[in-house]
Amino acid sequence: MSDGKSDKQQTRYRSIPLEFQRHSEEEMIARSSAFLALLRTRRSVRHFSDEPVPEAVLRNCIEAAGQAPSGANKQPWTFVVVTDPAIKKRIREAAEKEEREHYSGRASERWLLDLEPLGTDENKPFIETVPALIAVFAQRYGATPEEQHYYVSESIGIATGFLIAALHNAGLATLTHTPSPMKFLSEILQRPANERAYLLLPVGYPAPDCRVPAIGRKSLDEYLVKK
Ligand code: IYR
Repeated sequence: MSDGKSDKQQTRYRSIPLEFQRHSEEEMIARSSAFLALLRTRRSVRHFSDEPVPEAVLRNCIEAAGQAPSGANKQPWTFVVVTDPAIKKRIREAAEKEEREHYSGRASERWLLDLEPLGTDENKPFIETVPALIAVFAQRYGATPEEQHYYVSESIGIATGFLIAALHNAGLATLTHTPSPMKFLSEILQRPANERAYLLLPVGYPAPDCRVPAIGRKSLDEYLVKK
C-alpha cells in the first residue's frame, strides 16, 4: 500500500459473555486476607530436599502461569521442565562458572555488599538437588521474526509471578535464580533463536533443616500511595 502500512486485515474475535464471580464485600475481604496470608509465607529457598514432586502439580502451575495477560495475547513464553539429572548437572556447572565470575569481580562492589547479608555465593548445589528446574524463556518474536511480540518482559514477568504464586499455593518451594548471563541455558536446553532465557526456577520441597535469612518486608505504607 502507498502509505506503507500492511494491507493485511485480521478478523475480530467474536465476543462472548464474561464469566465473572461477584462476591460480597465481606467475602472479598476474607478472600484477599487469605491470599495475603498465603503469600506472606512465601520465601525464596536455597536448601532443597531431593524428593520428587508430582508432575501433575507442575503442569497445573505452569498452566496457571499461561493464564497471564500478555501483549496482543501473544503468550510469549516457554517453560522448560528439567528433571534429567545429567541436564541438571550441566546447568549447575554452567551456572556456577558464571557465578564465580560474578562473585569474583564482575559484579560491582556495591552489589556484592548488598548480597552479603543474604549469604549467597557462587556455589549452587541446589540446581542438582532439586527434583525439577523450570527454565522460563521469553519469546522475543514468534515462529518467524515477522511475527512480532509485544511487551515481552512485562508479559513474562507477570506469567512468572503467577507461576511462583501457584507453586507456593500448591505447597512447593522455589528460588528465583538469575545466573547472569544466562545464554548457557538456551544452549543446554537447545532453545530456538527467538527465545531468550529469562529465569531459572528450582522447584521442590525445602530440606528438613532449611533455614532462610530473617529478612523483613516493607510496610504497606512505604509503597502504597493514595491520591
Ligand atoms: N545471581 C547471583 C547473584 C544474586 C543476585 C541477586 I540481585 C540476588 O538477589 C541474589 C543473588 C546468585 O544467584 O547468587
